[in-house]
Amino acid sequence: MAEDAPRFKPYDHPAGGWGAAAATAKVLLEQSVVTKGSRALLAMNQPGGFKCPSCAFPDADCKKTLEFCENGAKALAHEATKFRVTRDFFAQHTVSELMEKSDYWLEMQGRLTEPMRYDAASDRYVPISWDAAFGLIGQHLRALESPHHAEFYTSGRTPNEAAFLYSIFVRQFGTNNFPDCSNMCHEPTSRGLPPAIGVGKGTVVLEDFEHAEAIFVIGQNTGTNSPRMMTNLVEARKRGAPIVAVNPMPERALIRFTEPQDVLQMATFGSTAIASEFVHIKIGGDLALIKGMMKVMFDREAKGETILDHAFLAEHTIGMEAVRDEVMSLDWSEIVEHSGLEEAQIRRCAEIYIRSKATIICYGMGLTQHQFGSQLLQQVANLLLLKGNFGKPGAGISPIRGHSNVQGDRTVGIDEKPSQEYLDRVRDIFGFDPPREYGHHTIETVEAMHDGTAKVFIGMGGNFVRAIPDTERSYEAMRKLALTVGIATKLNRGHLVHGKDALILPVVARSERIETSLGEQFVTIEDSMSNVTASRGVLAPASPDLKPEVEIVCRIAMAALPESLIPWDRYIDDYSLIRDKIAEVYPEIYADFSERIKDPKGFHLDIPPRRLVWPTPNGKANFLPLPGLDVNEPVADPAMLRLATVRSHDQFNTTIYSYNDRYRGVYNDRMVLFINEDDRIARGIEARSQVALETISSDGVHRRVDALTVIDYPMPRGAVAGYYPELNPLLPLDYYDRISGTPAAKSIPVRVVAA
Ligand SMILES: Nc1nc2c(c(=O)[nH]1)N[C@H]1C(S)=C(S)[C@@H](COP(=O)(O)OP(=O)(O)OC[C@H]3O[C@@H](n4cnc5c(=O)[nH]c(N)nc54)[C@H](O)[C@@H]3O)O[C@H]1N2
Ligand SMILES: Nc1nc2c(c(=O)[nH]1)N[C@H]1C(S)=C(S)[C@@H](COP(=O)(O)OP(=O)(O)OC[C@H]3O[C@@H](n4cnc5c(=O)[nH]c(N)nc54)[C@H](O)[C@@H]3O)O[C@H]1N2
Ligand SMILES: [Mo]
Repeated sequence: MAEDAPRFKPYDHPAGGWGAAAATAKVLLEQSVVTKGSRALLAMNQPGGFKCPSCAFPDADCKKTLEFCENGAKALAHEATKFRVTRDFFAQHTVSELMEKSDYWLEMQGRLTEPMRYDAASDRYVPISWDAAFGLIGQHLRALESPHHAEFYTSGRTPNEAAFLYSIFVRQFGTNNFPDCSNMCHEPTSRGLPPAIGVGKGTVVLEDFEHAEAIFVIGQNTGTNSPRMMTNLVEARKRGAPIVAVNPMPERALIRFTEPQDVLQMATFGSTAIASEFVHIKIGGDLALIKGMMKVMFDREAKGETILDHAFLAEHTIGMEAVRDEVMSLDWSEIVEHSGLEEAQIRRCAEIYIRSKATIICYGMGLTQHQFGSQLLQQVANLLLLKGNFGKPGAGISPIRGHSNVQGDRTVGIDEKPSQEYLDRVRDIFGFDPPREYGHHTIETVEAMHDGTAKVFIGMGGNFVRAIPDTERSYEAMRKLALTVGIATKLNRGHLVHGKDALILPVVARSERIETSLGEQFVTIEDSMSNVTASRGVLAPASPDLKPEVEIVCRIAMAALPESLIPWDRYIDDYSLIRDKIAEVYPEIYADFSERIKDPKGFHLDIPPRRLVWPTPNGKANFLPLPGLDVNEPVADPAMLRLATVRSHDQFNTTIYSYNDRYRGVYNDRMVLFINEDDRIARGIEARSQVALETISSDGVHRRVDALTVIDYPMPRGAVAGYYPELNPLLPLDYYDRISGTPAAKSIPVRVVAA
């Protein structure tokens, strides 16, 4: 728990600025990395240096001397920390004792230092040699009745080289069971966009921000989760481009921001207003907003004006009429009701969109994490298609990805639903027959653990048990396994909620040097805008007993598949051989990989819609329907509130850096419930009192989280918010988007009850 008393004080300053500078200094001090950390910060996102381990937003260019942000600095400081989790630490604490500690406490213990194996007799992790650890994994995997009884998770920090080999190894082992953090994140982008525009990625590159005439930022907390993007928003505003921010929470940085790297603004306490239009949407109201904007456009067309890009529509698209007819049939009263907005504001948004000759729409978890998230993104694509906002500078769709290499991992094969062409290619190049049936995504993995078919779980990074829904039941599922393996930099709850056998394997981190018998190796990362760059760590590894992820994958493969003809041992030493294989498997995008990666700026993977080429079955961009105005199944309970589980400013996913959330005015507490004052009063709840939340569901499971302090906050009526992962016990495993498998973590139906 937090050590100091909780405190709430609205934050009235611009985001960024001196507050961010102070927070950066504080975290470097706290992790005792002032000199080492500052040196590493100078190498972060620089040519010849390493890529920031935090978010996936691209870095601007090589001209700037500093290319990091407050939250990048936090991520790095926690990675470069001087604190260590050693064998003595594990000797001092049983796993049951560690379970009593908070996620924050676990994180603060520092970097893992050597491989450990769970010992049931003492309920402790005890040291094991690397050889024995790989031997144990091989033994468990070879003993399985079917390869489908193993689950191979990936979290998006894993670099391309390790992810690619992992995808090949697992397929040679015989399964496509690739649950992935992306399944909980931007999977609606990966599954929803291909039928619409032919690619499951963004179509915007960084330079486009310089040419956009309007930028929409929907369901994304930019100042916290991709702060480097603030530079682009500030620049856009300074040149007069309108920015429309759509969010149920008036996120501070989307309102006013001071660039910590703008010397003049810092010196004069200046700031830039970001959102020219702040759209205070209801949770899940985005569909109504989008359709309202379309309705304005179609109405004006019907009156004889030319609003749409008819040449583009005729040449490149199919299906507009059906979408138009459905939109035209909607009443403004329903649109207003579902969005929670005034008609006049929707009309203003439409006007901004109509006037702009090049519009970018960026979005985050506020759009993806709904029951119909994939289809909702298709409506975003519809809106963009109407005005031909593809294939020209300053326009396009821009999912703002999460983990720094989550997009890259997917590109190089981490995919539970691989295409048949891809599998043919793997067969031809590697000489084995990969499994053809689809594997498990995250939810199916948990289901397989519940029903006992899953026996082995290997976690390549991440913190699976804290990231997935239905915490308590997921813990039970995990504990049924025969073996759990956590391949990680830091101790986390995923290592404590373990199988009968369990291993923790510590890895060399992004900021650290990788030395092999052939000398220093580098890895590669693909950012949110499909730019691939090299990443070279500059720090000495946190312990001599760490291994790079590439070596760990190869050694697991050698242990599990002793007969494999793939030269795993050569890949351990020479990463350029891995890149050559990536180039062979993906010639359209990765040809000449080893040559092209020499450019310090990296290179862009081809995104066909940028060339007005649509890799869909009919070769066109398709308007796809989502009738009605609901992005979640309606719930007929007048007491229902929609709960969005969000990140604070001081966390990276399940890693908690502190109990503060400066921009939302919360200090020393994470067990809070942001609520509209009128909703609170209507329920007879005292200000700042404690309440409990219960999930409204029909599956007979009682889900409840207690002791949440209510905070009056400018939320729309009917919407509440609180923090992930603390509120994951409220999220039913079965409550997810059927197309992508992504849990609807932004729209959990809940009711407030007495604590
Ligand atoms: N510092 C830091 N950086 C990160 C991360 C981190 O935890 N910390 N996580 C990384 C990862 S993996 C990811 S995926 C991204 C996540 O980055 P974001 O997508 O910004 O993630 P969230 O904090 O979940 O919040 C999304 C926003 O959606 C809003 N929202 C909630 N419901 C709705 C809705 O119905 N409609 C709309 N329009 N908005 C809604 C919330 O108020 C919030 O502002 O960030 C990445 N970067
Ligand atoms: N309710 C709710 N649930 C959510 C979300 C939400 O918004 N609401 N968001 C979802 C999203 S978007 C995501 S992406 C998932 C995140 O799910 P995960 O990716 O599984 O979780 P993280 O917290 O990012 O993982 C942190 C751990 O990764 C390990 N790690 C860090 N760096 C490295 C590295 O370089 N290599 C290796 N091997 N390990 C490393 C550390 O040990 C650390 O403890 O959670 C999802 N869950
Ligand atoms: Mo994510």
